[in-house]
Amino acid sequence: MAVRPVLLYPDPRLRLKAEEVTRFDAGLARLAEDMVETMYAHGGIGLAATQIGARERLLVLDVAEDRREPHVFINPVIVAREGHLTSEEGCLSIPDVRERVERAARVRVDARDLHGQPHTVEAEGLLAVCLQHEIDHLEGRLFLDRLSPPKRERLRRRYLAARRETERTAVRG
Ligand code: K1U
Ligand code: ZN
Repeated sequence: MAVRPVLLYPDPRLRLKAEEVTRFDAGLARLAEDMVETMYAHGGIGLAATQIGARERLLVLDVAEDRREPHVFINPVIVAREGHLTSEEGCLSIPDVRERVERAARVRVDARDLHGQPHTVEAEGLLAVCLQHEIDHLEGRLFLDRLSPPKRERLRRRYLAARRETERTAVRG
């Protein structure tokens, strides 16, 4: 297993749409293992393949309190949505930015497991939010895109200024 680097906004690869998985082989299992390890190493509750520059439609998540219940979703699709929920989100690709985002309160997601077997999950609460956040990544969408334009622009400018400052001080040593 290996921890992979996570792409940071505004890397254009974060805007690519993931491609459907058709081969359920050892390479796919290794990618999923690396993603779980990368998610834990970065302190995340989820991670989409897009965030490590992989094109597979694959996400991993673990919303358990003891962080010992990793789940893999391959070719996930939201087939039903219900209600509304606003909660604070963060993103490993946009460090130190958190904002409240409105999502569906409950979702039903169809997906495949690592053997290609279909399964369906009915989710609510944090699991529902995390699934929607990660499926957005697989569509090349970020949580910033779901904010009002003024709020998005304010957070974007603040984040880019903080990144420039970090790079400037890193260069000076
Ligand atoms: O996809 C990602 O960038 C991971 C992201 C997922 C996510 C966070 C919050 C709401 C929805 C989806 C993170 O895991 S950021 C880290 C984080 O918010 C967190 C970490 C540990 C416990 C609780 C939250
Ligand atoms: Zn994210």
